[in-house]
Amino acid sequence: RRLEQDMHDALQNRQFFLLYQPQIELADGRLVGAEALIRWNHPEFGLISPAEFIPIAESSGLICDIGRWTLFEACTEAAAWPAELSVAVNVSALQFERSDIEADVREALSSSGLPSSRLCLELTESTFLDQGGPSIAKIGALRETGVVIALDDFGTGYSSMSYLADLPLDKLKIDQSFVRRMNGNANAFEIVRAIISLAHGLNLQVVAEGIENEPEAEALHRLGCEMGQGYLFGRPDDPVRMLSKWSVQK
Ligand code: G
Ligand code: G
Ligand code: MN
Ligand code: NA
Repeated sequence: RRLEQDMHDALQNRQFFLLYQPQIELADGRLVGAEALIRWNHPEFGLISPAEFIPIAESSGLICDIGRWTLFEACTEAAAWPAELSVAVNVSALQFERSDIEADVREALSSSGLPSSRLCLELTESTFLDQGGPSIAKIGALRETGVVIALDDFGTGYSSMSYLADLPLDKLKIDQSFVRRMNGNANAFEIVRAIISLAHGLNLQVVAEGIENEPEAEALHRLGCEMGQGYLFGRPDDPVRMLSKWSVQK
């Protein structure tokens, strides 16, 4: 209740900011982009995690304004990066459903000057629950703008193979819960192998999340996973510091 009220002012008072987590090509260890992750610097409570306030923003409907701000902010930031780097932005289910996401994306791209191919939208599986046809058309229209579409948190919650066949996607992100267990648990390893194989069969690139050590990165690379993200490569960080760590200048 309190957070919901405060959130109304948070956008205007510039209390939200974005951190960026590096995304790495596993074959050569190159930086290929970063995922934008929102944070709320609350005047009284300090830093609040999106895990805490995004659900509140969704139930209050404020997620559309917050999501729009995130989109513009991330595009503006990434437009100043070297041309080989892309940026990934999370789009919540409600934002996808309620807002004119295609118009917002077009506007964010044109106002920032970021080429569409350098923007990736991360949609979670739950986005497609209870909405067979319309969302497929909506993703298709989005994809025509030239942006990259990734299915986030794959394998958690409500994985359904039935819609996977129909969605116009480019990438699949393996949820970190599988990566965490893959080297100690034969079943988890097989699940990761199967997800990568499934993705490639559908012509999707694979991004593994939550990579924390070299053996995980190595195992994923051997299984054909193209890209990785996780504490091994870097925590979500200020964009300038993130780029300088990778010896990349704006
Ligand atoms: O960064 P962190 O691990 O704390 O993120 C926690 C959760 O919040 C993750 O599920 C992540 O996808 C989500 N999240 C982070 N930033 C955004 C954002 O800008 N928009 C939406 N919708 N979700 C986000
Ligand atoms: O759901 P989504 O993948 O968008 O959210 C990513 C979340 O996972 C962020 O909150 C981020 O801080 C967290 N995260 C990223 N890399 C790692 C990692 O290597 N280990 C753990 N435990 N969490 C991670
Ligand atoms: Mn994500
Ligand atoms: Na995820």
